[in-house]
Amino acid sequence: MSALILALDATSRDEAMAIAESTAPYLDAIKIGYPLVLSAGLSVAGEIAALGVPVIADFKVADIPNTNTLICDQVFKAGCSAIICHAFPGRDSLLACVESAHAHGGECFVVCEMSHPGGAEWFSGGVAEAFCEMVVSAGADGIIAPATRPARVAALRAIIGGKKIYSPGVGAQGAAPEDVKELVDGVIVGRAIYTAADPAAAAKEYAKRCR
Ligand code: OMP
Repeated sequence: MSALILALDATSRDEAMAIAESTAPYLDAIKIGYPLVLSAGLSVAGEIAALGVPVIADFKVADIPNTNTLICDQVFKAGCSAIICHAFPGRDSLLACVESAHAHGGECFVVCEMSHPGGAEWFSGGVAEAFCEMVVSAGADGIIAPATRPARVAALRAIIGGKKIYSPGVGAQGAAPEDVKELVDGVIVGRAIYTAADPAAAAKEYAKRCR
């Protein structure tokens, strides 16, 4: 059983808000990122949060510690509840994200292995495992791991224990909620909901399949 997180990568504020309003009853969180924020502005985070749905900021933050702090502080001030960052810039950069998140009462998720085919080139074979160990030692709240490779999710779960796993790759990238829902805390679905003819009906169906 897992939560359902909508990846709201629509590129117009009005379209995004209409989808957020109609799907909100079936969602546990909405993830926003560059596609929406670069078109609608960061204020859209507060508008979505006002619907009563927690907002996860997917900026895959990957800079020096000071810049990471500046980015994360803006994200949380805008009303987001969580930030997604990368681990590869190193432990100090990751710690900056974790500290900003926790200072604002939020959470920090770390990309440990990506869901697309190229995600297996770098992340598999030891790198993701090392990132997971960094997640544990830095006190981050959870990881992003691929629904497209459930066996990898299980392997990473063994390292992070009870920390959260949010898992993209369901729907347009080919995975099904049933592939990972017993392994993860949240399934991330984007295009299969926000480009559906009836996004609310699609969200309702995915929510049922995640339970
Ligand atoms: P759909 O492929 O449309 O369902 O969207 C998936 C969402 O999850 C997009 O917002 C991606 O940017 C994001 N994502 C991945 O697809 N794969 C990853 O490995 C990591 C992420 C992410 O960090 O959310």
